[in-house]
Amino acid sequence: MKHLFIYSIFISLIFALAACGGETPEQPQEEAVDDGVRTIEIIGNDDMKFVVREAAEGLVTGGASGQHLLLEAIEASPGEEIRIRLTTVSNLPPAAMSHNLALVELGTDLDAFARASITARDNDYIAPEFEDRVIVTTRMLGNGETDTITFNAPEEPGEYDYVCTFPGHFAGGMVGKLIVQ
Ligand SMILES: [Cu+2]
Repeated sequence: MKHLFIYSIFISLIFALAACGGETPEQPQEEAVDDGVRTIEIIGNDDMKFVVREAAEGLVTGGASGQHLLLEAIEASPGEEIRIRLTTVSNLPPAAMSHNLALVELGTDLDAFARASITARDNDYIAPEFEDRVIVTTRMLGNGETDTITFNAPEEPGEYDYVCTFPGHFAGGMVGKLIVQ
């Protein structure tokens, strides 16, 4: 009888814990601010690609990736104010699949940057020695997380690379270009 009692307490504890865990707090959805700043919604997916829901002017899209379109490049005019909202959509835990979007200066060795960043977990996977090459970056985002960055495109025309620095993702093709012209 005593065992049954302890057993039932145990079971209710399990249920209580499960209820806690299942109750994911609602992500505060940022209000879409209509301040005239061009906003680009980008998704990082489990194929290790930057994708968008639909084609739009100023976006260079490729074929399908999952249910979305591969984003290959963003076109901007010099100094244009741009807002990027990156969201990770994944079936995997953040330790296995997270994404960021780091825009770097012209002439940055992307391979070296990505390689060095693999061991920079404590710095959100941005290698400290490359920080001065990073124009702007989002946070590293796990499934369901979103980060918004608002910045001005560089004044100097050129093709600026952006990359996800989560280990293996540069090699997986998680890159794109900001074409300033
Ligand atoms: Cu990634």
